[in-house]
Amino acid sequence: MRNFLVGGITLIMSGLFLGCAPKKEASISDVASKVYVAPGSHDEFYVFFSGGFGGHVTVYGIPSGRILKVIKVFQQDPETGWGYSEETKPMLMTSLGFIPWDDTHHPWLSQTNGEHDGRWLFINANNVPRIARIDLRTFETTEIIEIPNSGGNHPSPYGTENTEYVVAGTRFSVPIPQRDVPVESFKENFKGTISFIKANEPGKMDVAFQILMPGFNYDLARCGRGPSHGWCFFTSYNTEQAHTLLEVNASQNDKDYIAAINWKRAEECVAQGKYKEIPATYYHNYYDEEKHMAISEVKKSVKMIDPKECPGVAYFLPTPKSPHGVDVSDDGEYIVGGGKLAAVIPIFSFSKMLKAIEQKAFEKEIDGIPVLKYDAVLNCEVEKPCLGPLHTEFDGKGYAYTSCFVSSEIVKYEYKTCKVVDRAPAYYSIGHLLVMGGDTRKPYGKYMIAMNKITKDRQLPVGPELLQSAQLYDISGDKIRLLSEFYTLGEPHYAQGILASKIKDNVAKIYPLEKNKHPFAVKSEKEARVERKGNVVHVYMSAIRSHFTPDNIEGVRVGDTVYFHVTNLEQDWDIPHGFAIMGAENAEILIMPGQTKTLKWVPKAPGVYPFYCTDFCSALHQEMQGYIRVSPAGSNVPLKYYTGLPSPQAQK
Ligand code: K7E
Ligand code: CUA
Repeated sequence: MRNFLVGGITLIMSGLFLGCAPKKEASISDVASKVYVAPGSHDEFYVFFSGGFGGHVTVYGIPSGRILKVIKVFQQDPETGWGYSEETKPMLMTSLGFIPWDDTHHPWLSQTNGEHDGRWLFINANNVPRIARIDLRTFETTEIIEIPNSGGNHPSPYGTENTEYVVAGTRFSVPIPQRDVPVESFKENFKGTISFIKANEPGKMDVAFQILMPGFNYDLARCGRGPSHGWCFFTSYNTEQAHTLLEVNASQNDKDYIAAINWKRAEECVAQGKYKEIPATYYHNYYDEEKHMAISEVKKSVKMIDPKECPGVAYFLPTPKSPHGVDVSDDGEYIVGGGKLAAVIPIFSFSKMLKAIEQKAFEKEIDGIPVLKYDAVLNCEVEKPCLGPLHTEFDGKGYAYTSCFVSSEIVKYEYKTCKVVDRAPAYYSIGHLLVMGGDTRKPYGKYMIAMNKITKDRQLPVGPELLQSAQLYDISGDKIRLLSEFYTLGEPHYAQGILASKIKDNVAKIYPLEKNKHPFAVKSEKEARVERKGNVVHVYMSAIRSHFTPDNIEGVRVGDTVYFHVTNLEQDWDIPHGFAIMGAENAEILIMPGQTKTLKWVPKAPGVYPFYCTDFCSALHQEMQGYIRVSPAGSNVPLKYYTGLPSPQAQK
């Protein structure tokens, strides 16, 4: 009903401006021209969507809504061999073993002085706690760090305004350290942690310190900017500390908390030795772009700060009711809590918070963390905003936009006065929303995107499951205006948008062959060869339009393990070669120009097996193929290999 009314108003409004032109058509072409990007021209923004339970990140051009790339992160991908190739397997190693899946929720673009710098995108893994770095030169995942002492990493990575840190928090409190205890002993044994991970040097991500928190559920996070730089804010729910039937038992308290963490104070405490180095096993995996290979290192301990020993490191802001999102305004002064069961949207004032801390306006203390008085930190409450407020972004003009899941709409209001000025429906059940640059000091504004959980009747039906939708709105005027709708992969919880001009000129087109330090690389066809080491056969193979060298291999036996190390000798943009072999139980590999990738193959039975290029690379792509002969175990067929003229032995 509400949706219908709002739609009706939009139609009348556009009719007013368009005079006597046929209302519907004029309005459509007007709207369509705003999202039309002519073939061959580029979009103004890159937008990075998380893949949710797909474990990936997708890249779209906005305003067109064209998909540009799927970035493989916490997953195995048969198309490229990510997580299947020998080089990338270490990227998915954790203290719990090889974990080839995760649940990505929040992409976060690196910042300098609170603005996008176009260097990296970070993304969290919600299931086995991890954070990944994606290099925006190659649009590839280059680093993954595991977060110890955590049971699920949801409030993450949401970094600081110079990318000093990305953050993590325990969605599910767990026994810390992990041990075998009854679940009923939750209140006594279960704890939360908030982690700060050094992020400003590629290849050097490290858990700088963790803060021991009460056993609540930590849900979302945002770090301060400008005046509030040095602080990060985390929502918590289940302050009841329930461990069963949370939908009832964790909805008892009228207010839960936003935790305000002073990370500069934490740095002081670390410098003064006010922490405990505690044992913790976790992996740090790094993709070396010159070796074209990932390396895992295992870390063994972490610095844990107990707020009781480091006063001033943490405070709680009472927040109605089971808050989900917490977001900091572009000017760094206002902190918006999205109480999903609350009747209001509370907006806190950072300067009031500092004053309240100074005046010790505390109502109580929990585990050494003072709870500030609600009235002492509140700026204002947005009254009757909508049902189920979740997430908020800012347009740089003094307005905030909050997504509301239950009433399926976006509400726009002045965040200084809490006055609602507009609202727009979302089809249907919006989760996060995104304003271009809406979490920076200088939002670009212009466009907003709703990420909707439920699609129902909006598209052609494709069976019981439908893709989730994104809706693009124009927010350049007073009124929010729906422009278009497109469909997304996995479950994009959140997205980040950046001006394309901040990235596109730095994007790599090839990997320089002369810098390739892969131990099994070949720099020319002359170096291509096959070597046997016991039962292991290494094929040093090259690929260039339109053949492999070698393309005929004999002398492999059942019982051998064969590694195809394929180097793509091309130095030309957008010319990958693929490599697939019959019977491979893992994947194909897609090798970028100048790169080396390795596929493991274990032949099961004697025979002659074809291999071929999977990526249409030239007019003679279908000719890009070869054979490997497999003889019975114990056979004495000699090892030989060639491309073109067979060797003299082979001609016999
Ligand atoms: Cu609201 Cu995981 Cu940020 Cu989903 S989360 S919507
Ligand atoms: Cu190489 Cu097709």
